Amino acid sequence: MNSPTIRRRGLMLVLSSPSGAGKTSVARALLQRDPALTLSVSATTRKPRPGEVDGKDYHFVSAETFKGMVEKDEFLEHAHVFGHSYGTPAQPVMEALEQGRDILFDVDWQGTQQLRGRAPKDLVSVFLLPPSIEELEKRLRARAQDSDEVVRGRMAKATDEMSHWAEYDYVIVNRDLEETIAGVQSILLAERHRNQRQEGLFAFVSELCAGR
Ligand SMILES: Nc1nc2c(ncn2[C@@H]2O[C@H](COP(=O)(O)OP(=O)(O)O)[C@@H](O)[C@H]2O)c(=O)[nH]1
Ligand SMILES: [Mg+2]
Repeated sequence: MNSPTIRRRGLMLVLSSPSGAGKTSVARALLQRDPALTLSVSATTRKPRPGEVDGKDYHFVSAETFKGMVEKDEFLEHAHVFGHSYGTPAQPVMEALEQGRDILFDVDWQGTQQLRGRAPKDLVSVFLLPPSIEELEKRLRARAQDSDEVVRGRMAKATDEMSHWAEYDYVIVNRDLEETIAGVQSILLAERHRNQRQEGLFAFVSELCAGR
């Protein structure tokens, strides 16, 4: 006789950090190393940077298209960041959760608050901090894809974003990329084993006990 199956609902792993704290590198590594994890591809009205691919990094859309998506209630959450609109399309996320797949979100604190409001039980949130403000500025400049003015604006915004650290389940100071990745992977592994996230445990244990 087959034992009852244990199914797991997918979880929503949110990564937030100020711009330049290494979030994109961490996210990329997690996705590469964990085939059970998929990225929620956001829609944005900002222009693609060199190397960014439409449909992979973002869905790059016009302001009108974005507005239409808001009106049709197609977003799980959406927010205004650095003068542009960003939003998480709801449908792929809902499908993945039901299929027991985990989703990674690269969203800001506003998005995290909205996702927490929509699905508090499914959400696991991680905040990445830079080791120092000098390091943050260095990383932003090294990227050199944005103008000086944009970099200055983002430095100012970094303090604002960082003030939300306490709203997150986990906080990691990104001193070493590999250690940070390992930290997030451990969080993911532990959260997958959460009692409440596994369906069918009752039946499974009943059968274990009945088979004594
Ligand atoms: N609320 C929300 N924030 C998003 C979304 N997509 C991206 N962001 C955030 O918008 C900010 C700017 O992202 P981006 O333009 O890619 O520049 P980055 O700061 O270099 O990553 C980052 O903090 C992202 O986490 C989204 O769908 N919703
Ligand atoms: Mg990013």
